[in-house]
Amino acid sequence: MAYETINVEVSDYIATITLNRPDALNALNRQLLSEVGQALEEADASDKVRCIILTGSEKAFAAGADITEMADLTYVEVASKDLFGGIARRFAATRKPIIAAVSGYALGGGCELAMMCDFVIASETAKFGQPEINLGVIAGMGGSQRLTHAVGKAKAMDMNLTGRFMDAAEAERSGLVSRVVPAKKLMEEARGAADKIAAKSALATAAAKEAVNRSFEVPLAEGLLFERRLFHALFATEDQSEGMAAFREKREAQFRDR
Ligand code: CO8
Repeated sequence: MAYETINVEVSDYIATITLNRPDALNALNRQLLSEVGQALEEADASDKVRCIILTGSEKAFAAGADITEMADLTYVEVASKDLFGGIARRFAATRKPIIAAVSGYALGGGCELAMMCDFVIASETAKFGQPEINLGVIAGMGGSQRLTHAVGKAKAMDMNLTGRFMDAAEAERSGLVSRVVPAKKLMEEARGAADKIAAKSALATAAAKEAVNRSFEVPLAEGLLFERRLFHALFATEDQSEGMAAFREKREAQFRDR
């Protein structure tokens, strides 16, 4: 499908979705979010894709929701319309792992979009923030919830109340991002991680993703039970036999998603 606000490239089982509104620092307007949702659905359905990378430009992953598009909306319009097309639901519905590769600004909805991904790899230039408070509003797509889960109350409160940005080193220390690399190495690092994921059994990566995500929704005992049941279920797969046989035979496993 032809997109106007994103680029999508598929190679070696990795779909790379690049936000592309350079004049507005990749600000998230309705069209862009709808296109990202569509691209996720296509990647999830494609046999040629085993892992997805979401990225922006060197200067900005995304500087937030498009303020020009939001500025004149009324309460009724914001409350009655699904303003950004249920983008969080479209991320949640994606079974394949999604890596956010963040360089430059990831602010407001941009930070929230990165947090909808399964994990975040950041360049040393990355800056995360929830500056909605400066606009007289608050975060609306997870900045008060997912950020608090990721970095804890103290830092989430600080960022949501003062609007200050977190640099990449602080984001890594706080658990918001999994790795930080020099800007020039960002895509190489993200592709390396995606390559590793793509080489696993897709049944196992989907189960691992589901199990970790479950930990945010249910109490520990329920989460542990869910994990155990998925673990048991994977013993019904050929990939479990292959993975363990390959270990014993000291060779690379050849997973077939069966
Ligand atoms: N929306 C629209 N346009 C933007 C945005 C944005 N969020 N951010 C930057 N731009 C535009 C600028 O207006 C400018 O355009 P122009 O050249 O036409 O004037 C261009 O991008 C370049 O930006 P700057 O000149 O400002 O670049 P600087 O390097 O000087 O500054 C900053 C970079 C610090 C990132 C600055 O642009 C900035 O502060 N941007 C706004 C950040 C922000 O407040 N983000 C939060 C937005 S609100 C939000 O995300 C709420 C989400 C929840 C929605 C819930 C729905 C249910």
